[in-house]
Amino acid sequence: MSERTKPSVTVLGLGRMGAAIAGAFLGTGHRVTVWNRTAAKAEPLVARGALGAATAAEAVTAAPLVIVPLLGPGAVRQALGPAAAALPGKTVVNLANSTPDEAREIAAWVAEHGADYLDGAMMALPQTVATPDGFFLYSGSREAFTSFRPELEVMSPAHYFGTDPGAAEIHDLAVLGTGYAALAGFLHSAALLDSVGTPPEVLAPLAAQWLNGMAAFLPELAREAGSGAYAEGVSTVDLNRVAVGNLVRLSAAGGVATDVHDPLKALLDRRAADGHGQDSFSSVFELLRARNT
Ligand code: FVH
Repeated sequence: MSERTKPSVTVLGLGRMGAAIAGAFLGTGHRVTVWNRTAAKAEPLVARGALGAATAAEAVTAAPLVIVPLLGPGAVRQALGPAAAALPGKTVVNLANSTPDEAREIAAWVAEHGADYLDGAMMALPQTVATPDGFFLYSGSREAFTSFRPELEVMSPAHYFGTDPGAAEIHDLAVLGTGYAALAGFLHSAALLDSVGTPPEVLAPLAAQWLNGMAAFLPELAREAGSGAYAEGVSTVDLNRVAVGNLVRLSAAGGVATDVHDPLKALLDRRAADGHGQDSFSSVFELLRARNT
């Protein structure tokens, strides 16, 4: 069986993520062309062997696979617009964070210009690109995902969510939302400990260990929310109302802002007032899901 020839790759956008991605492709021996609005950011990559393009159009022309880790949909339109004539026959992988509708609009525009489109969401930090700690989500052209999967896997393990170009973005926002709530909770807790003179560095390892335990609890939470079976949960609404109420009261008494946990306290209070105090904590899901609004 003949060995697959590595396709050339273009990376449009050399911010923190783009630079890491271009570096990963250089590491795997791909021929890499790079372009960035601020040209100086290409220099370290060119020094490592990347080809620097003077314009986005020149960069798109250089490779069949065009990876776009730009800031957002506005930046993607501004970068790809002047390169439209070079798009026919290319595969565009748009990794910019956006809403599902913004992704669908860009997908339609790219298709109108004769290119295949894959939307992507980067569940990675710049330092976890091309490591097992990161993963990317994709949706859009199945053919693009299949043909270029080896290149996608260079950036991080790749997961495909079907042909709707917006699907990767809603899954991205859902995963990000989980993390943002945890990070906001951490910052609140750091402020609480700060009020008694304890530095955040003391909290970090304790919180990390607790979050690991919480992560292991997610499948159970998912099972309960997915089935609506809240009677057997080990952690009830009433039990958590006490803990969250204590956290909010202690914070307020110490002059620490309670903005992070006030909404959760309100949800638990509502659930209890509705007669569901003995249901599992996961039953808060019933107040959040769209069909109840
Ligand atoms: N960094 C992170 O922690 C997160 C990790 C998870 C994924 N996000 C998303 O990744 C996208 C890129 O984020 P980034 O961290 O690489 O962002 P920057 O380092 O700020 O680089 C931004 C690049 O976008 C270019 N750019 C901005 N506006 C325009 C425009 N109007 N036209 C053309 N290019 C534009 C910018 O160019 P320059 O400022 O260097 O000239 C950078 O190349 C993003 O969706 C995150 O949500 C990151």
